[in-house]
Amino acid sequence: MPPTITAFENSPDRGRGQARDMRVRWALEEVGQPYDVRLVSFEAMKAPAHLALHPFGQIPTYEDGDLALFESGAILLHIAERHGGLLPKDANARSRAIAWMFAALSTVEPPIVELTMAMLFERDESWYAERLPMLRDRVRTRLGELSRRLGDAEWLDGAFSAGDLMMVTVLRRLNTSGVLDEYLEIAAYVARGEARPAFRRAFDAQLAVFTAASRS
Ligand code: GTB
Repeated sequence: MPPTITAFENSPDRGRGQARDMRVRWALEEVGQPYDVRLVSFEAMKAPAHLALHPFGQIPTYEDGDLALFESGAILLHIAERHGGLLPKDANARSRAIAWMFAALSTVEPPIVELTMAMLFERDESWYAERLPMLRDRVRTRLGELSRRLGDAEWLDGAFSAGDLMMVTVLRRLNTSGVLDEYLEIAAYVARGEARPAFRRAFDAQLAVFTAASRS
């Protein structure tokens, strides 16, 4: 039996691959592991059956035999550790790739989520115009630092790894913000990730869910 992941039945991003099942799909595609997807509604996410899998009632989850996982970072690390191709064999390089996964999730993603949430939900607030420049600057700080580290390298630390996969999915959230255009090396890095055949397969699979939902 292939592993089963959960994803939105009706993703608010309209198939743009912004929900966090995208990074799990991409990882599974990179390692060549077939998988099943169980689509869940917002209502089902908060029902006992799903809460037993995910204490916060969110997607994605991952089930494989008697293992059930939540948190996209933990799921990605599990996939990368069980299969070849996403973590280097050298022990130190492997630890550095994992450090990049953590950096993506705990240092780069928070200011990006703050900015994009504000742009989505706070536009009509009286303080929005005052708050926006600060949120954009916090993101710029991280992008500047990341850009200096990346330099003209293809990936963050040698060959493509789970660290790059996580970082690219985190940075993609800026796609409609305009901020990414200020950092050409970072924009090119994201484009390199998106050009990988495994990314395309994962993207098309999640887009097909949206397309089918909008037809019904
Ligand atoms: N830390 C967790 C992880 O990494 O797995 C966060 C999981 C999470 O935020 N899941 C979201 C969820 O289930 C979906 S991905 N939300 C429902 C809820 O909390 O009730 C977040 C997301 C949703 C939509 C867009 N979008 O429309 O652009 C982008 C990201």
